[in-house]
Amino acid sequence: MTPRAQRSLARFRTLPAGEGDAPDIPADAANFADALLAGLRSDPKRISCKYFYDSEGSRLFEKVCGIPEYYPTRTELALLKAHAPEMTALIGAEAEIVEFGAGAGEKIRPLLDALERPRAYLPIDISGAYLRGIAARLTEEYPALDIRPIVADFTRTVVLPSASDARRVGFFPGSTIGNLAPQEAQQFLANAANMLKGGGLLIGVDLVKDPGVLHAAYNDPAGITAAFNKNLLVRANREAGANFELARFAHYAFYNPMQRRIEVYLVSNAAQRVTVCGRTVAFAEGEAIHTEWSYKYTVEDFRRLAASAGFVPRAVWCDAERLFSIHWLEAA
Ligand code: AVI
Repeated sequence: MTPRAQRSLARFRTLPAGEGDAPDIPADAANFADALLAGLRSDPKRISCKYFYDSEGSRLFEKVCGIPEYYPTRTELALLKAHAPEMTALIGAEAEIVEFGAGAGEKIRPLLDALERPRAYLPIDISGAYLRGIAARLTEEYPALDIRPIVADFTRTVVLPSASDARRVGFFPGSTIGNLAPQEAQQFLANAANMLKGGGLLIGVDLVKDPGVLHAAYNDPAGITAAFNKNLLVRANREAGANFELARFAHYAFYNPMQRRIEVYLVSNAAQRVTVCGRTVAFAEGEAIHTEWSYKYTVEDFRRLAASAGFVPRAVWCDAERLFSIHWLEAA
């Protein structure tokens, strides 16, 4: 992320109830085109992974979650199902749940089923059409629940309905925190701790493990992760007047054990020129666009990070193979 994006990372402000559920992120396409051009003119070339998630990207990510090699989704879901009673006991009765990056809306169900009289559910997601579809499905399943979808980029300022007297609890599954650099993650957590004062945050965090397992998770043989990554180029062609030829770029992802992160790139397989927003961008053969980090943590390191951001780390749940963790962080 750029320094500007870093400074604006995860600030939350509140609005009177009802004013927060904006229909869409204003000027999102313009933001994307500007960010894309700036990123492609920087050295090295890069584009933030948050731009993966247009409607098609969200649909492709749902497919990624079902890849046999991609263990995080099913492992986290199993942990949520197995431990929902303990988790919801810690969350407490009549809580207001704010979900950061609601995705497919799948992981909130075990909690909603076990929560005692939840006051409201506020799913935040960057993809408006996708979020509205999920909110409509959940409204059918939980007719008594007050569901207020918020279309927003939660790494920037998020407008929330003003704090009610309900205990506000954050839910941040999927290890999306891993897509932020550690400093950004700390800033996100510090802002969340402030916003959730008196409540807490339930957060899924992918764990450091055998690099072979990590490598396989981001290099599926069916090419779904590659399609997810390359969707950025499809989006660029549609929204930024670009003319990327998909066959001339390769998906490249590997685990960097020194940095404890997966690094994801799109690599140009030839010297070529591409037009983006009416400007020419030159690529050397083998030149890469950085598209994503996915940091992995040890349980201890993540607890330290959360504590440095102002949370009190409490319970942790891990699967038997220690692939994935879910942390309950109290915002005192
Ligand atoms: C959303 N995020 C946590 C995923 C991850 O594992 O970092 C995104 C992803 N990228 C490639 N595969 C999945």
